[in-house]
Amino acid sequence: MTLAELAERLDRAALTAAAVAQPADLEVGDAYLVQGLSIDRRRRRGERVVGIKMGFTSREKMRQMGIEETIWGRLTDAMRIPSGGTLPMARHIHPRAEPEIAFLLGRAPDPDEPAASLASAVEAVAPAIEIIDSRYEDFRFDLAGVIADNASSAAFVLGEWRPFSTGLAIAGLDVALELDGRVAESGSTAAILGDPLLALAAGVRLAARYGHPLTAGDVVLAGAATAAVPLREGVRVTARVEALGPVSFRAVAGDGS
Ligand code: OOG
Ligand code: MG
Repeated sequence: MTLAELAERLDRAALTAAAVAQPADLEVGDAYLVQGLSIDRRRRRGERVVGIKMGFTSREKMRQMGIEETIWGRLTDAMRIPSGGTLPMARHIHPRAEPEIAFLLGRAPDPDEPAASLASAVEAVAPAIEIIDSRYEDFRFDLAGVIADNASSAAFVLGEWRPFSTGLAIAGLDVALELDGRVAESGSTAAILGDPLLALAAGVRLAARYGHPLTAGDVVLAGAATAAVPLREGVRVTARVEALGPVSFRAVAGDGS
């Protein structure tokens, strides 16, 4: 199978909410090419890339999925659910939610910039929820497989942006994920590489290395602070990040039409 064929297969799996088998013998560099090709298909349908998501930036996530390397994927405008909005379950295969924080870039970052100076590229931060949905059977994959599948990215919800200044500490904030008001997962933003700014630095560097330099206005999801939880129809999901506030959505029946 060519890289373009693999990209088409993964894109179709996402469009039709039907899982496919994992590719064999894919290399990481080629996997990022497949990811880019599948996003090109979305672009041709009118979607716009609005930023990136980081994956496997916390021990919890590495342990849950058995992968120890930090990865990234692309976010498009069509993946965004407004805060308080709904996720149509029929459009997804086996979706899960995880609590994150998001950065909004005020200027183009330099890939060689240290994390400390990168803080000045951040305009605002927000609490966020990422909805991941592997296009592979049983939500199982290897490193190259998940990269090709756009790092399992399916949807994301952003809470209110809060202006970022270097005085705003974001490294040790309590994080909780609630299902219908009951805490399902809890942790700290310190779980995200020790400091979410380091996840941003990794994202800036990795995305540039694979041909996707970030720019002003881009959103960067730092990666989940806790393990992800499976969704079921009707459930209301809320993430709370200390000092940043809540963000929520509801998983609903149907395909949204
Ligand atoms: C891959 C994506 C990981 C995160 O926040 O660590 C991720 C997956 O778990 O399916 O989004
Ligand atoms: Mg995530």
